[in-house]
Amino acid sequence: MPRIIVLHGPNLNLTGVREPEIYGAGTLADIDGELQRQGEALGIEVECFQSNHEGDLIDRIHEAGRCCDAIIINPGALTHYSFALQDALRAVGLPVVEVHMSNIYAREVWRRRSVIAPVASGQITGFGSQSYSLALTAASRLIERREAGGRPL
Ligand code: DHK
Repeated sequence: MPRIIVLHGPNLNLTGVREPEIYGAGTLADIDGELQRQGEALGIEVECFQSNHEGDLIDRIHEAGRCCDAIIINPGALTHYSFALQDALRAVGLPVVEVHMSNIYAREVWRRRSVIAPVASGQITGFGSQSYSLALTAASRLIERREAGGRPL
């Protein structure tokens, strides 16, 4: 069965509590639960992991390189400056879907730059918690595409 890891970066453990007008009222557990259900329906094993620490996220990316078929990542604010995350994602070479609940292009100027985007297959931004389910659909298509030898989505 294909396996996808969903990585949530700093402060995403506070989803549902912090700035609900931006990130929504649902909790991270709600989001992870929905991804598990969607994964079961798609026949994909979904593992979710949140950390406030860059190094822990990098360790999980390295592990994913040994056991997973794709990575979905919302790096939180690390999106905008973590070249270490960029290098880790590039190093493992798996398909990557970058996710943001808010529209990072419609907020502060510093949020408009993603250093993760160059190593991602694509980015989903601005659809609230639904960004994650769209990302899971995209990641499952990327895995199918890889298995079929790289045909377009
Ligand atoms: C989440 C964060 O924590 C921010 O630092 C990013 C992202 C945006 C989101 O929209 O999910 O800038």
